[in-house]
Amino acid sequence: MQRSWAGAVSRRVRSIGTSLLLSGAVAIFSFATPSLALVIDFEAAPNGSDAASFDWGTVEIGSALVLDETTIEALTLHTAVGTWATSGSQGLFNSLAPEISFASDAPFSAFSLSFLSLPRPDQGFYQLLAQLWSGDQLVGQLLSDGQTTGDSALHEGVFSASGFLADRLVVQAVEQTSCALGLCAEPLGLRDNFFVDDLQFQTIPEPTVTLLLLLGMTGLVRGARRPR
Ligand SMILES: [Ca+2]
Repeated sequence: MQRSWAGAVSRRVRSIGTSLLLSGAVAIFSFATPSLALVIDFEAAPNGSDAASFDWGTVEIGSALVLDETTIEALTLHTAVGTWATSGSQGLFNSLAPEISFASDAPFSAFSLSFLSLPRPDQGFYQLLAQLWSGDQLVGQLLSDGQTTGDSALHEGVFSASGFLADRLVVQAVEQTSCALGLCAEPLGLRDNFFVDDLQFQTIPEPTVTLLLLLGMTGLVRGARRPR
């Protein structure tokens, strides 16, 4: 499953156009995080646990390590305390798999997340790609510039977007390449190179649930109006 997924991601990443990437660049620099319905800040799970083993409400997280900043410092040898997490002291590190996936029971129309990536061995920082999927259809993606730094002195930013309908978000480190159809990126398949915190999703109620609610309300209104 993971392998075929990676293949699909790779193929689709190659086919992305410049416009999507440019809109991604705009989103990265909009640091005003919208206030969305479902917020996951990773403070409730034990340090060192696998995010896949916890109930995060309507969102299911693929394998990734919940870590606090003190542990992150010991693991990565980068100063982290007070600068990595954007809420509390814990976030999610991609130690258990190269990419982190967030699958939602209900479709979502907006999301945001804080990210941080580590320096590459050669130069600069790992660029991160956030992809939005609806089933097997890619409906949007955001690419970080690999340069913007925050108070950690590492690559930091916020991915946020709205105006789509997706049921899965996947974040991974990529290498941006150039190709005939515009900007392209290749997944690097590496672990231990990025950290995310403060995920927010705006979910859409399932149509059937909405319909049932409406029918129920109609019934209540009719019942109330019925003469006794
Ligand atoms: Ca946090």
